[in-house]
Amino acid sequence: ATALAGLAMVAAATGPAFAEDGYRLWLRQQAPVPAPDRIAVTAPSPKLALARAELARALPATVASVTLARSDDPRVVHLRLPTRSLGDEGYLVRTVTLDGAATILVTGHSDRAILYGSFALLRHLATGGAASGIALSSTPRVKLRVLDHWDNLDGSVERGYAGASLWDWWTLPDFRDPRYTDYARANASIGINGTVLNNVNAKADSLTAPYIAKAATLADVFRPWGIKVYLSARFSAPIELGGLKTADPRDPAVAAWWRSKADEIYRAIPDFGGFLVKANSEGQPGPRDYNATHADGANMLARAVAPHGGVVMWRAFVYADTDPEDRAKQAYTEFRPLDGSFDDNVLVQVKNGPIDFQPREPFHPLFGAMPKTPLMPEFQITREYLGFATHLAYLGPLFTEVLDAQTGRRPDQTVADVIDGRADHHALSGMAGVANIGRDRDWSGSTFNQANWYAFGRLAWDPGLSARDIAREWALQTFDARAADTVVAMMMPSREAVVDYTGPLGLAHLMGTSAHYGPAPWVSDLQRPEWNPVYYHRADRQGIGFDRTASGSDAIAQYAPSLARRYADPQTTPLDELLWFHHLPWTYALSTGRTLWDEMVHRYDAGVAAVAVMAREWDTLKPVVDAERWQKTATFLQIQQREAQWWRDASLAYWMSINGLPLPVGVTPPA
Ligand code: GCW
Repeated sequence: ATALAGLAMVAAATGPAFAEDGYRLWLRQQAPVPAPDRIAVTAPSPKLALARAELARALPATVASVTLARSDDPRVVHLRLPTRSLGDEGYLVRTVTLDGAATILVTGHSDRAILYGSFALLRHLATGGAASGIALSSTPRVKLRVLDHWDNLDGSVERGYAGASLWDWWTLPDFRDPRYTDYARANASIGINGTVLNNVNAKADSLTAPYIAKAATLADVFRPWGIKVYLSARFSAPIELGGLKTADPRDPAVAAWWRSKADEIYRAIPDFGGFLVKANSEGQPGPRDYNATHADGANMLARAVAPHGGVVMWRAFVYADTDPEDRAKQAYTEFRPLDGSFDDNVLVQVKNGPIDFQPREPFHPLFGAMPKTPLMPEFQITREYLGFATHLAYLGPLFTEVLDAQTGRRPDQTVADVIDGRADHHALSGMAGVANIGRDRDWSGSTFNQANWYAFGRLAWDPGLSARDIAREWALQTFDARAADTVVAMMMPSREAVVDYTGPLGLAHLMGTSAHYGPAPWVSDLQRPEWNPVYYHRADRQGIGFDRTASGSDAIAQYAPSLARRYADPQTTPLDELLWFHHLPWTYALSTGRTLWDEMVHRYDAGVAAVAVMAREWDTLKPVVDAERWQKTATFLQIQQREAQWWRDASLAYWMSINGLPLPVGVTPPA
């Protein structure tokens, strides 16, 4: 008994007796005493029971009463609150007087909205918001807020750095791992409402009856949390599973096969979201195999799911091995002419940049160029090109840089304006993030990677939020409040540091081939030209960079005329994108007062130095961060430090072997 009492005292003094390994993500707040009786529900339902449990679990003692009620509840109607424009999912949270007593009312037009409102209330309180006089209201600007899992049926995850797939196909459909619920809960807390279970490099097997049953179990677990399940569909499945001779989308037998497949899925999953498709890209089958268009393919699938209310998310990430055109141009060349030919329930899913999730790319020129089609940006939350799970890189600034970019197609139109679809009255809108989630105890491979999942969800809800505000929100919910300022200071410049030490000034695709880890700008012997880093940097004795102006590939012509003019001239091209658009002499004089070469060296160095600063900042947090999470991050920062130097030194040595230039004065060569 004494030993137990001792343990309880230790627990009281130091927090939970179990190790803090990050499993609880940003949902760490705990009520001193769970108090369900402080939360009134006027019309009970399964979703409201979840909302109530969330509040009971985390509500601070400062809150005496919360009421969950739909906007059509007569007592809520009586209050005449501004609920009209909340839509299906928007919430309103207000301190009001009900039946003569003060309470925090959480309301909306649906139970799902009230669930989101409950999480918003908890977020408000956990980030230092006052418990009195509360007035919160928000409606998502984007309808489909979706995680794309690149999870394979064998349990591996393509480009996944956080352990094996969460989905245990072996014990599904029978066993409902409680972790599925934890996953859904975390997603609901940030507004994510869809999940694509399997890799876009899809196996037809995922559409067979056993896998449909497994997906149905997951859908059952996720449903109360407002999350729909989608599947990646392999375009040639009618051949592989149906025994047909073709997958030609214009063949009636093919269309009939997909209709009956969709019917079968909807019998098991009545609210199935629909299909995600990667077609005619990196060896995947697609309509181009039959000289049909991407629109033919997408519409055929869209008609199979339309009677059930499903959608098709058709990816624009295409580049063909036989096409000599600049890889950055191919998606636009292929898709822009199809604007207006997609069915209403098709979204075209466009990667944020024209190549492939590089640490920095200009925004994809399709944004703003296909006004008749809902375009859904695809961001990569998993960091295939930014140091995997080990390096610290907060992606909020990468996401917002793209979302805030002016398209130049209409006055003041940003990419975010395009994707919310309002200006063009699209019924559908969406945002996709390639998940960084696996079976690691901390879900994302590191504590700080959780912030990228969090930031994606928050921005999918409101693409106008600021990366800094999101970082702060996350930090306050994830760590002791005393750590927040330093954590935010570490996060904000972290992505730029990765840009600097891997490929500054608009350079891209210089990483180790196939694994996509570490530097390899020298590789030139792979079979396909665009697999080789030398294809992207084009360095020679005179200069470096990819000429995408009219004298080169003319990719700039895919942007709005005002932007194309700016990109045509190196003097008016943003420095951060300079070598993406121009091939310039090493001695070219920049606005910074340095030559191009000296600026490159300077930036590589700055990237390495920024990692050292992060490590020092983290050191100061040792007293306020629990030991397990502190140690893991400290160790990862050491790895990052070593590898940032590796990137800089190997890259500079290679560039010097080409340009024959010395290091700028004052820079000493590495030992
Ligand atoms: O980023 C690249 C990856 C591939 C991926 C592909 C895609 C799923 O290297 O692993 O395949 O893009 O987005 O389809």
